[in-house]
Order: sequence, then structure tokens, then C-alpha cells
Amino acid sequence: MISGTIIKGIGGFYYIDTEQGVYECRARGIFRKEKLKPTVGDFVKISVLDEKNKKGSLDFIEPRKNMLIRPRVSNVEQAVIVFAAVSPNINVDLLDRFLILVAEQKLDVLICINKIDLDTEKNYESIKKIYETSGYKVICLSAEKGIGIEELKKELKNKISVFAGPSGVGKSSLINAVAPDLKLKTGEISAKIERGKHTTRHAELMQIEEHSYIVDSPGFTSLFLEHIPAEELQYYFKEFEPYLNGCRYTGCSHIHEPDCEVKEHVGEEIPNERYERYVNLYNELRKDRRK
Ligand SMILES: Nc1nc2c(ncn2[C@@H]2O[C@H](COP(=O)(O)OP(=O)(O)O)[C@@H](O)[C@H]2O)c(=O)[nH]1
Ligand SMILES: [Mg+2]
Ligand SMILES: [Zn+2]
Repeated sequence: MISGTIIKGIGGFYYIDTEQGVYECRARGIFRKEKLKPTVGDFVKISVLDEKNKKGSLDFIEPRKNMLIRPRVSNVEQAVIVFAAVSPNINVDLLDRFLILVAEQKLDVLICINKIDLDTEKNYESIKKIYETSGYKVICLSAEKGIGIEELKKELKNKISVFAGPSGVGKSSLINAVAPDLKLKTGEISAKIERGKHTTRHAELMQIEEHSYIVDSPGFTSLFLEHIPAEELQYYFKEFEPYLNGCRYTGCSHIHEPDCEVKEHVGEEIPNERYERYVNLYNELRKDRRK
């Protein structure tokens, strides 16, 4: 048996990437009996049935680390959140919402600020600093000029990453820059067509290099957070974590209460801007619930 990763599933066939190439496999009946549906992203073992035509049988699925629902992919380790420095301008409000959703899925996160070639004032540098202070990894890139691409490539190594972010920020361009063979379509119009296509098609892993895959996500598009109780919002702000046990009141919202350890650190370890957005979001979530 050889090991591989399911990169695609169509009409009962699974395409499995292995060190000896991609095999087309059918799943053994046992999975159906166990109600276990092979899923893109699964690490599996296969038997080769026909080496010449690259056909095999899917025999075993390794226990999954996790499962994303939209897109339906297992074993995703990292979310790469892409914004543009300009055109369209980076929307930090949206970025924070992405970070909350990604934290909810327990994924590692990498923030990419693309199109820095267009930001002659270098405004992206202060944004980078804020998020680094908050404990995030941030890469500034230009898909156009080839800046930051090697660093991105390094961060994608040996894992499955999901790319997310508003359309037009350069996700497809960045993916092409790290893996030129993929030749994804870029530009506003093609992005729209791609999205339409994605809704009817299943998730598909794209290989960047051996053991490194990405999935271009139509998910994370609904950025509603109503399902998150306001009291839990604090856990999704990474930089609050060291101080959460230091507040005088259990159930401290870190807004009005006296002797609040979180507030003590605002302006230092906790960037002002991030704290302000926490307060806004907190109030928004409270209001949603009262409705
Ligand atoms: N100036 C500049 N333009 C870029 C850069 N990256 C992408 N673009 C352009 O931005 C547009 C949207 O890119 P695309 O990759 O389709 O974005 P997506 O919708 O996020 O996949 C295209 O016209 C790209 O040529 C960059 O680093 N610099
Ligand atoms: Mg795209
Ligand atoms: Zn507090």
C-alpha cells in the first residue's frame, strides 16, 4: 500500500496524490458500511491495481485532524487571509472578522498584505505592526513584482492551507506566483466566473509542491458573527489571552469594569485599534441578541 492525499472527488472516483503520481481510485465498500465518506484533504492508503493506467483502490483513511464545512475539506491546518494594501484598500474591520472565524475553526493563520507595489506611502507597515503586536504572522507581498513570494512559499510547506479574503485582492495571483503551473485565471471578471463555478463544483486541492496543498475558498464569505455570544468574543482576540485571568470580576467584559487586566494593557501589548474594534464588535453582538 502507498500513502497519499485525496485532492479531488468526482462521481465516486477519488484522485489521490502520492509520491508516485496521481491515482484514480474507488473507495472500498467498507467505508459505505461504516458511513465514512472519503473527503478531499484525507490522508489515505491505497493499493495500486493498474500501474499503467494509474488506477487503485482506496483502502484506509487516517483519522482526521479536523473538517471544514465550506469548502468541505479535511486536515486543513492553516488559513491564509489575503488583503490588498490598496485597490481595494485593506479593511481591518473585515480582517478582524476573518480572524475570529478562523480562530473558531482552530486553524493557524497567516495574514498576507498584497499589492504593496501600489502603496507608495507604505501605509501597510503600520498595519503589519499592529497585527504582529497582536501575535499574528504577517507577510507583505506583491504578486505583480514578485515580492514576498519565497516567504509565502515557505509558510505553505508541508500542510494544507485555505486561501480566503475579499475578491480582487490578488488571491489567484499569489497562488500563481507560488505555483506557476496552476495558471489560475485572475482579474475581477474571471473571479466572478470562478465563484459561480465553485458553487457547483466540489472542493479541490491544488498542489504547490510535494506535501504542500492549497484550496481556494469560496467559504468564509459570510462574515456574520451573530452565532458568537458576546461574552466569548474575548477568546478570539489572541492578544487578550495572557490577561484574561487577571481581571477582578469573573465574566469581565473588559469594557466598563474596574480593575480590568485587559484594559491595563491597551496601548501596549494590546493595540488601541484592536481594542476599539473589540468594543464595537462586543456591542454589536449584544445588540444582535436583544433583537
Ligand atoms: N499592482 C498589483 N496588482 C495586482 C497584484 N496582485 C494582483 N493584482 C491584480 O489585481 C486583480 C485581481 O487579482 P486576482 O488574483 O484575480 O484576485 P482574487 O479575486 O483575490 O483572486 C488582477 O487584475 C491582478 O492583476 C499586485 O501585487 N500588484
Ligand atoms: Mg481568484
Ligand atoms: Zn477585564
